[in-house]
Amino acid sequence: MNKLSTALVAALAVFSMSEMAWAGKDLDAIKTRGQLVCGVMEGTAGFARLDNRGKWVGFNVDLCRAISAVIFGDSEKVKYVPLTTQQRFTAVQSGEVDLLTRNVTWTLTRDTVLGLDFGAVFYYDGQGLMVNKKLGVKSAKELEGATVCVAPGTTTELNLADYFRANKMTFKPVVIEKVDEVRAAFFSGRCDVYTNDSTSLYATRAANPPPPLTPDDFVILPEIISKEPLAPAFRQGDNQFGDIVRWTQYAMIETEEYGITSENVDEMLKSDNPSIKRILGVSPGMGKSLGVDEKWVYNIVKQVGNYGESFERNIGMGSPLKIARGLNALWKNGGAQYAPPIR
Ligand SMILES: N[C@@H](CCC(=O)N[C@@H](CS)C(=O)NCC(=O)O)C(=O)O
Repeated sequence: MNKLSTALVAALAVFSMSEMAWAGKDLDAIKTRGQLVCGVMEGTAGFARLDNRGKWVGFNVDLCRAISAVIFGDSEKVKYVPLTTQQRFTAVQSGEVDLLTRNVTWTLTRDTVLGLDFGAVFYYDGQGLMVNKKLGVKSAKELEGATVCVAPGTTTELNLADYFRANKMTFKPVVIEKVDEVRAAFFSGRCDVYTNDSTSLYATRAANPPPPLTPDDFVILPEIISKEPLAPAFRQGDNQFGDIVRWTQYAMIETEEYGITSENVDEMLKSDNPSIKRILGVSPGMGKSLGVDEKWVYNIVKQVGNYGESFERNIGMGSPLKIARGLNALWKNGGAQYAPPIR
């Protein structure tokens, strides 16, 4: 071996040793603790809220449950930590939570300077604007001089400024960190407009107007002023944990694509379809490759459901939020939800 290749081999060995020392660090801590710690929203209908039995439920909560099912074989080994927009990133960086399944938009600076990594997009969202019907406003272009309620440290705040500037309009921001207080300020008329990811506006309109106000008193304007790809966020550095998060999400989409549901998953174990056998671990190999139990996908679907089931149960047309699949339909149905193959 010449000098150069000896040096290269040595450098590679050091690199892979440091990689090995770091890879699995967060996952090991989760296993030792016996619990996944998931940062969620403070309380938004359909996405993450405490039900009347004191249990966290919702579309974002289901993702934590699915990851727990993969790591522990049990979807209930999760501790939920509600976080404001200002608290969320420090909570991941400091290790207070393992990941955020909050409505975090995946952006370049969060992925780099904040030291975060992102899983797959669990919801393709966009920013909207909600007003009280009695203002008679039909379009965002009519909002010159409006007072706008917005949360700090968000893409929402930045897009709002960009949108008004681009349309040569002025506005007065009312910046409030706690979600209950933003909603109260908007419903009491302190702000003309409440702006947020449009999903959160639908949830707020459906669940939060204080009586005698009703959802019908509010209108969400037709303009969607940004792209908000929402994805789980976690610390950089533990590639195996990142793979588990990502492939949990892909498994939820892949099972929807193959028609595997919480209702029929036991029947599906008898399927002759080679893809289904591989996904459900009847033909082993996928679990081992990911470093988890071969029943990882079975456990997700049996205990939590596939992506479509979770969507319908929490936020879909059959739920109070009545959100259509739209961009979040499977790619086969004209949407953008597409999983790489489990093979
Ligand atoms: N997607 C936006 C943030 C959206 C967001 O979390 N907004 C707050 C505004 S109050 C929210 O919806 N909170 C709801 C909750 O905590 O339940 C981002 O990543 O910056």
